Amino acid sequence: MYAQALDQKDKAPSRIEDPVKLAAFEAHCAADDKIEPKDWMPEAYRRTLVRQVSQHAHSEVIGMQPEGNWVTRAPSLKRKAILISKIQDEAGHGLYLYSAAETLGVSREELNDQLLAGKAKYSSIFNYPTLTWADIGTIGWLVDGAAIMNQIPLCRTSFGPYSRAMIRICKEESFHQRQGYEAVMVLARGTPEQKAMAQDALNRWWWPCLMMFGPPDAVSEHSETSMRWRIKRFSNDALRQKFIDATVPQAHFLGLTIPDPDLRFNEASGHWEIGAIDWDEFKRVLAGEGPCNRQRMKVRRAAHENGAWVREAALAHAEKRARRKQAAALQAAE
Ligand code: FAQ
Repeated sequence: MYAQALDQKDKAPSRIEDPVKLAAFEAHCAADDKIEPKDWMPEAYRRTLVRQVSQHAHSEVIGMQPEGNWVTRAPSLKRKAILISKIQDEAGHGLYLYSAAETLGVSREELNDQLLAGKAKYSSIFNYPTLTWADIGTIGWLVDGAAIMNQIPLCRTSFGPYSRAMIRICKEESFHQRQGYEAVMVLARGTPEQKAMAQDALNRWWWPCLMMFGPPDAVSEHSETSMRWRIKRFSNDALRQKFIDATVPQAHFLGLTIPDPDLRFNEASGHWEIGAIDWDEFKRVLAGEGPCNRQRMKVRRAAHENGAWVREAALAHAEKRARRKQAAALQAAE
């Protein structure tokens, strides 16, 4: 899928842009001004944003699955209520993001069709299973923690609708991260079995979470342009490092061990250094060969099919309201 997606992109014809308009656009970006949907923009800027914002929306929607798996098994009513609210928040994030993408002239149906056809990516992290309750706390702590690290800078991204959606999303993600850390803390300070469960979850989620930030800068194909156009404000590696520096002390505070024998603090740079990330695993997951890729898509397709009656009912209701409004307007005009 990775290679196929690259082929498709290579075949996409690049529009030759008006150099005067392009220069004005680049200056606008460099001055940190927002680009709004009706402003002129290069086709490649529009394409990059549709790609990133829709992948982000798909991630939020697919991201509900690993957690949804635990709603019926949460250990208390309090934990169940928190988990249900969190999952609802993720659905909301997906909706804001699809709306932001729609302002770029692409329909939600089109984006959804791309996802269901397996042509659109979503975050690699959601292809891993949630085996124990500790995984749910760990998702909040690490997955939402990584998501916030990546998304706080996106509140200042150059495209107005995306940046405004991100402000609300980040407030909610921040709560998600805290509830996750608290849930892991309870386990880490619980019985030896509970602590072992928390450690096991950290062992399994640590490396995939580091992959969430994307490939290393040296091979990140979109970074250079996206940073020039202020879509991305920091590089993949810079954000990954910020996440590592913030998270290692949190693990130590819990008495948990980061599963990396090469982890060490560099006094001179003030940063934590890690061992090698297994980028082959990342590529395999992107190619559809992760532990849960097939299951995630199967569940998403079934949800879409099972929800057909809701979409039909909503459309029928909207049409009925529009007809009533039209009739009332005609009556008032008589
Ligand atoms: N997974 O050139 P780059 C969340 C792809 S939301 C899959 O570096 P770019 C909330 C990339 O698309 C998590 N694919 O690309 C939550 C590109 O492929 P393409 C999602 C990945 O765009 C929490 C190719 O590799 N967050 O967690 C990944 O400049 C808990 C080359 O890469 C966002 O989407 C990956 N990890 O940088 C929900 C944030 N990384 O499109 C439920 C917005 C890279 O050419 C529970 N997105 N690829 O076929 C971004 O910031 C960027 O798109 C990056 C990638 C940083 C992800």
